[in-house]
Amino acid sequence: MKIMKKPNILLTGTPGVGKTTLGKELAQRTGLTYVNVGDLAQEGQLYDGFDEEYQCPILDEDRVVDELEDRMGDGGMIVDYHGCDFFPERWFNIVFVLRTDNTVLYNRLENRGYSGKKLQDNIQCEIFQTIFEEAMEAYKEEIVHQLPSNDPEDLERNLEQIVQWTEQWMKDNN
Ligand code: DAT
Repeated sequence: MKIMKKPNILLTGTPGVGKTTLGKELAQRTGLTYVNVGDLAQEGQLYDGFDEEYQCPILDEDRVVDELEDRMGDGGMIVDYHGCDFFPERWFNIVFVLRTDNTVLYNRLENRGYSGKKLQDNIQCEIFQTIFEEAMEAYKEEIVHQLPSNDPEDLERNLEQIVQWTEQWMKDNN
């Protein structure tokens, strides 16, 4: 039996930019499988130590990669994480870095219950475009795309654009 080839998509960016919102709806519209790396780590306790400063467990990146390797090989995965340089480069056909204006992001993170240093650090991460630069270092520049993610219109435009890209990729590769 011939199996349809499907692309792997990485959604990355600072916490709060809208990766989960976009990723879940994208999975609905494309039939691809959404994976939230934070949830995966939580479920499998894929941690290696505890960060006292941020009061959170430290991701065991190697175990996350081992856990996902077989499924990534099959294709058709939408991966959501606020970091991107520890995934094997070969996993992804395209990388989207979601971007949100500081004031909008500030409100979203406050609503999420972030405050103090955690809130400030995340806002700085977005101002310094830390994740975008990480993505540009880790992947071929031509597969890395920034997407504005400030309002529902941005969300809908991003969805339509990625659905279209996915359909074209499937035509070109099957
Ligand atoms: P992330 O997964 O990047 O942490 P999220 O998907 O949980 O982000 O979104 C954070 C909050 O912002 C959540 O309340 C939904 C909202 N949100 C996401 N994308 C949005 C958009 N394009 N317009 C308005 N609100 C959005």
